[in-house]
Amino acid sequence: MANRFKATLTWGDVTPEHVFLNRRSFMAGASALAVSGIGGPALAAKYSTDEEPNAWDEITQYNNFYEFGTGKSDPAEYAGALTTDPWAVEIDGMVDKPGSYSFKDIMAAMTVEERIYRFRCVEAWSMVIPWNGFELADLLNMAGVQSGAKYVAFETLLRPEEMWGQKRNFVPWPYREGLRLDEAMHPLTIMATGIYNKPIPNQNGAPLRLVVPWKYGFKSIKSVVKITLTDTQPETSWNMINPREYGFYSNVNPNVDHPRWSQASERRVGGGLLAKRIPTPMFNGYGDEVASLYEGMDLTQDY
Ligand SMILES: Nc1nc2c(c(=O)[nH]1)N[C@H]1C(S)=C(S)[C@@H](COP(=O)(O)O)O[C@H]1N2
Ligand SMILES: [Mo]
Repeated sequence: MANRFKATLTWGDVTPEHVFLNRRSFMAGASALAVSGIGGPALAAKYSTDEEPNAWDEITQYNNFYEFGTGKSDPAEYAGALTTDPWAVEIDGMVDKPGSYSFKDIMAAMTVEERIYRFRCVEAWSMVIPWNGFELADLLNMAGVQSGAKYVAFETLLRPEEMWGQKRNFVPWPYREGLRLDEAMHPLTIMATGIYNKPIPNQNGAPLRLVVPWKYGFKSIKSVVKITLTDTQPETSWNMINPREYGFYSNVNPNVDHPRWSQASERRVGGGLLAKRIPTPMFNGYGDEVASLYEGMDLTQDY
């Protein structure tokens, strides 16, 4: 990225509860600041949705994190058992500088920004989440991606003593995910380290988790400990469980139904049980940014 600024103004600064600025003035403020040379909010505005974010309690109490159980309230109840400090990410495979990168060293090197993204689970519920995080590309560039690399594989921590679901549930542990290199390097792809300017709670994937907003939520792997650059498409947990239902790409696509339910619409969490479902847009609404990555592909076959 040519222009990198430290984000100096965040959601918390522009929308304190008692001085709620409407979204138009948020955007206007962002461009005014951009002109003045303070880049942070302009960057945030460039990639963030202006939809109303979900409440902290919705984001942190309705979760999928099967390491702590399969119920939506299990992660909030059990993920406190996870030790997240110290934490390190092993970056290996086709990189110039393989090794163990401590979370502290990573944070010292990265520029954290706010990104307010739509988040669409394959189960057809959705939220709007104000993440704090850094671009995955910056982390990969720190390790130095070698020219032959084509894919990035990710793994979650394997620690059944603290993650009881790893002793029982059916997922092939450790939970693993993967992206094509160009997807991984895309500026929308972030490693999230916070929500609402607070450190990311354990149930949301502390201390750092992937967020790929145009793909179904299961691609956004939590509590990452390993990142491997490779020239072959990596195995991914949900694809291993059921390849017909969960493809490697898993781009949000209202035209390709899950074999057991429609993907044409979604339920926005927090809207109440009687709230109308909303239509699901192609690529979760990020088509302008990412459709070109899939030019020439048949997305009904490469789902
Ligand atoms: N390690 C790990 N990562 C995971 C999961 C999981 O079970 N284990 N669930 C995925 C699914 S299905 C979804 S929808 C999102 C949920 O993220 P959230 O709880 O922060 O909303 O995390 C994804 N990442
Ligand atoms: Mo999901």
